[in-house]
Amino acid sequence: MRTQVAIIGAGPAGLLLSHILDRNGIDSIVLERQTRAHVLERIRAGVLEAGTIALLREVGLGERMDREGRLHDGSAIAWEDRPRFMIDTRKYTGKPMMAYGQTAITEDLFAARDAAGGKIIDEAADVQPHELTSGRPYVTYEKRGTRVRIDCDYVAGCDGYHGVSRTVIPADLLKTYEKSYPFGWLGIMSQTPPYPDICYCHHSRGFALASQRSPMLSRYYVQCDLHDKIENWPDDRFWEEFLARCPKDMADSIVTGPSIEKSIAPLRSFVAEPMRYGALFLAGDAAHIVPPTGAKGLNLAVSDVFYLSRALIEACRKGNTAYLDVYSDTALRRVWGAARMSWWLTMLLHRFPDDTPFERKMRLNEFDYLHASERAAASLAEQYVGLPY
Ligand code: RFL
Ligand code: PHB
Repeated sequence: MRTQVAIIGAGPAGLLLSHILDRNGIDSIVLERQTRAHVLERIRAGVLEAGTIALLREVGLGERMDREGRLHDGSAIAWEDRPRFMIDTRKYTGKPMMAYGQTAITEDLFAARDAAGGKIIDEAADVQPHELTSGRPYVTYEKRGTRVRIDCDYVAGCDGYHGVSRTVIPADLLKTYEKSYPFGWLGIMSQTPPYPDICYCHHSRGFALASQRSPMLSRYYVQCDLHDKIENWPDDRFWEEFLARCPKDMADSIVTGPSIEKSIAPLRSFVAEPMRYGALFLAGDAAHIVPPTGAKGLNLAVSDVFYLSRALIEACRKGNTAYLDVYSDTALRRVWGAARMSWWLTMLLHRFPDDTPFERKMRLNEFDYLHASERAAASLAEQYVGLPY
């Protein structure tokens, strides 16, 4: 087979890239290791930055999002024994955010690719990029016992943190930066009316978050031990702990119900540089992971795809590789901004096992400063809503 861009991974990054390239007359094939059903079952992000909302609309993916997603003027931070703080993106940036699930975006992307006759090959085993610096790159994979070769001009590594793409970059050319946090997030989905705000709760028992997907679908998280197991968290325990971590007025208005999904995710910051090796370009979680506290992971995947699609369109249509040459630097500038914001919000809002009283005081003071300073509030709001592309 032959295509212009071989895309590894059918998560939001890979599917969106394929969709944008197709709208610009550029051919691609997406190779996904899992079944499509598995990809669509994963429950992940829920909050879209203003730039993500605008881009999805611009590329014809806004219709269902605008119908079913819920606009928010920002999110709240509820702090034990302190007045609530609003990260007011509307007030400070003029822009709202949107609660619309990654699962729904992925469904919309699959539907758009299917409607356009896009090639998405799922259950593609042992995907391998080859000859990335020779000028004749190709990708191989195996499906139902047959090995297939796809010749291409470029390879997009959109295969997430555990993908193959980043691993083919020689170790001496790749620099990685990493930080692990000593806890995870236990998340549940429940078919209950959500709490109206997206609300981050800081509490001496640990962090909690109330989020949402639709009028009858709520998403809640609690900070848990790094090595905790979901078996330790029957629904009753989850709700008891969640409600104990929110202010009383909030706890009183939360509608609890059985969970329909429950999972634990560790928190990690990770950035790999550069995001290019010859004809291979990394995008999304393949190149970087942020802790979910800032709601940035999916949004970064989208901004990477914005830069990468623009660069590939210039290169494929006009033979101009100037944007490809600056892709890694351009994307990384935005990545580091989001990595810093996500790290900062994670440090602010969680309970750390070996915190000293001094560190607790610093955290408290940092929160009080948000209340006291319009500039501090504006700074957080402009980062939360997303830095411009
Ligand atoms: P994905 O979604 O991981 O997709 C990668 C795809 O590549 C496939 N793959 C392979 N295919 C072929 N060959 C291989 N060797 C392959 N290896 C892997 C995988 O099966 C998969 O289908 O990466 P992508 O597209 O870069 O998208 C990134 C986002 O999924 C991620 O950043 C967000 O979900 C992070 N995230 C959040 N981001 C936000 O912007 N806002 C949020 O509110 C938010 N909340 C979250 C989150 C992530 C969470 N978890 C579970 C880590 C909340 C949670 C709990
Ligand atoms: C979610 O709705 O899953 C969500 C919302 C905000 C975050 C992280 C996750 O910061």
